[in-house]
Amino acid sequence: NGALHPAYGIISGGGANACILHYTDNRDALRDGDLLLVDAGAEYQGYAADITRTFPVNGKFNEPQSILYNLVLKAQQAAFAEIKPGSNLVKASEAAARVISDGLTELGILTGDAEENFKEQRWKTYFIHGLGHWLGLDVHDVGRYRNSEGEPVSFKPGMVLTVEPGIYIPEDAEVDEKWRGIGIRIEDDIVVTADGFDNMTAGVPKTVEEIEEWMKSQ
Ligand SMILES: [Mn+2]
Repeated sequence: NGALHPAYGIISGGGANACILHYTDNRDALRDGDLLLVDAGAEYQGYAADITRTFPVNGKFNEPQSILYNLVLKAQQAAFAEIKPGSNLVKASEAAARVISDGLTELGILTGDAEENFKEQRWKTYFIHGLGHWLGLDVHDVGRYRNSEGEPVSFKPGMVLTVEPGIYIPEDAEVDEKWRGIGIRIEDDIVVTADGFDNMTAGVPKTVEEIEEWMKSQ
């Protein structure tokens, strides 16, 4: 379709390999019952795309996988609500972190008080990267995130960024066994518009139902 090459080194991690942030060995066997995380994008007419989807190798999410998946999806939706002129990436990040923090507390993956878990940023144990980055000629495009006063840069129409919350439970995490080795990220490419945002990668299946339906059709 006119895209000449990938925009960056593809990350393709099955099972716990999805918990390694920049896993690019991409050579482990995929196992029945695991999720596969694919972070890949093409370069088109000089512009980079950067998309992540996480889907079950055998076509069906198991229960713990779908619970965590839906939590990441909810976090992304909370972040989307903060993508509009005048808002900023810090606000969007906080919205996503709040959902992940509260969700992990409710599931018992984070113990203790929900408010404290959020404030003390205990969710960072499992949400191990920033919410997103500028996107354009490069996959991590140039552009400041804070102005000279140290204030977060406000969104303006035409700005393009990724929104990519994730949850990564390492195999040796001190949590219920059923959560271990699950790594999930959902990443879309977003352009800020006059009254909100446009999701340029909305055509890629994303909900549990859409993904399972798509897997069935392959
Ligand atoms: Mn990205």
